[in-house]
Amino acid sequence: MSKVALITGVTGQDGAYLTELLLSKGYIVHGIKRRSSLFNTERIDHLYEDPHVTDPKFKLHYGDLTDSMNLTRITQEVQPDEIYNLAAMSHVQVSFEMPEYTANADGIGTLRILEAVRLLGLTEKTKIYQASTSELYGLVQAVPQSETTPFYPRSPYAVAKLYAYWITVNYREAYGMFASNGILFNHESPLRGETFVTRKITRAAAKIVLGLQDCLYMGNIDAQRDWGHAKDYVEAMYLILQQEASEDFVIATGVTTRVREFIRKTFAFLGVQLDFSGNEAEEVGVISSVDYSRLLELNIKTGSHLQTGSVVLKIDPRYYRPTEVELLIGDPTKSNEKLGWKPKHTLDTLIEDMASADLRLFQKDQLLLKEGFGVMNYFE
Ligand code: NDP
Ligand code: GDR
Repeated sequence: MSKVALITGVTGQDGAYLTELLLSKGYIVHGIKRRSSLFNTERIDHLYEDPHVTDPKFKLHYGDLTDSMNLTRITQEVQPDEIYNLAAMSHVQVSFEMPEYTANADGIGTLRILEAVRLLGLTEKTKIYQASTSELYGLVQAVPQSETTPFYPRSPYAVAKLYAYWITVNYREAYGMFASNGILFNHESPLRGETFVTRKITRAAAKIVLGLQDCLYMGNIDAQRDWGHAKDYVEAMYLILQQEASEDFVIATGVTTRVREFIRKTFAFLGVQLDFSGNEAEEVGVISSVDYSRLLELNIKTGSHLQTGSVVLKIDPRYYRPTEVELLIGDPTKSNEKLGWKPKHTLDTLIEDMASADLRLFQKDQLLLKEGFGVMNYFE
């Protein structure tokens, strides 16, 4: 008998990779997607099977973490062996603008899932994975951060996730449920949302080398993050639910890097060396040299606009956060030892994967524009 998984947040970065992983392991996967006025399933369209033609192994349900009845009905219908609660308003800066909604979806949403399982009498059957986050550590208490490091959240997002973390622990202890937190540090991929810092950088760098954008505007480029690849991190989610006992795990690489270094490496991968000059809000990124043979290798034909001395990066304080998380570096010892989990990607292979994908994306756009297929204007 195939195992049955229910994934909330199935249309997101991690939802897409996890669905692919579980289908490859023979699971039947049910995903919860939000109703939207435009298609929002781009990341999982390649996994979709037409229910008119086959008996699909991957099924989608409309739902929302703010709707208890909806979540309870879907859980009853699906009778999942495993629930992966990945849905969330996941953007830290946006959470300062939408604190109440973030608390409802990211905090109480987790409670709704746990209660659905409990009230339906599925506590013996259903294991729950909660998408916890390194943002819980917030203001640095100690480094590297492990399962025992105290939390000090620094945003409405992190405070909502703190509630979700502890309600998961509480349901495990109070009702004997298999409910585990994965405390995942930042993980990225070509599927990463466009407004998170890594994808913003790889998209902009690709556009700048192709001559489709002049300048990249950034916030705090001195923040340090422990970045991994989402493909490696969904493996850890799966492993956490395959354990004998329900426990919480830190998932991280153990290496931290400044945002400015991520920028420098991304441009260098694309054949452009950047120097930084000036201080804080006045700082700029300037092209110091261009490797034309690298541009040729990448099939970039429009290198002439890339002049030494050009400013391609400026600081825009609008991207500063009211309270910032300056330094994250995870200690993955427990997950290495107990789960046998180790990431396959390094920061360099992550950047290569993301920057190559964005380069291909915008080379396609450039070709379409050249052939006269510009953006459609529906209002003309
Ligand atoms: P994404 O932002 O890419 O995906 C979030 C998903 O949640 C999307 O499918 C989104 O739907 C859905 N969603 C948002 N609000 C609701 C709601 N109210 N009801 C139902 N679904 C909703 O995030 P990631 O894939 O990167 O992250 C997955 C989870 O892991 C999140 O909970 C995130 O907070 C957490 N996390 C992420 C880390 C990372 O570095 N990526 C690190 C640690 C934790 P739609 O597509 O319609 O917007
Ligand atoms: P983060 O990711 O807040 O760590 O949350 P993000 O990529 O948004 O920011 C990382 C760091 O980069 C700095 N930064 C900028 N960030 C963005 N988005 N845009 C900018 O222009 C910019 N300039 C500098 C930020 O200030 C920050 O220090 C992510 C999310 O996926 C969460 O859901 C998840 O829980 C954590 O990772 C772990």
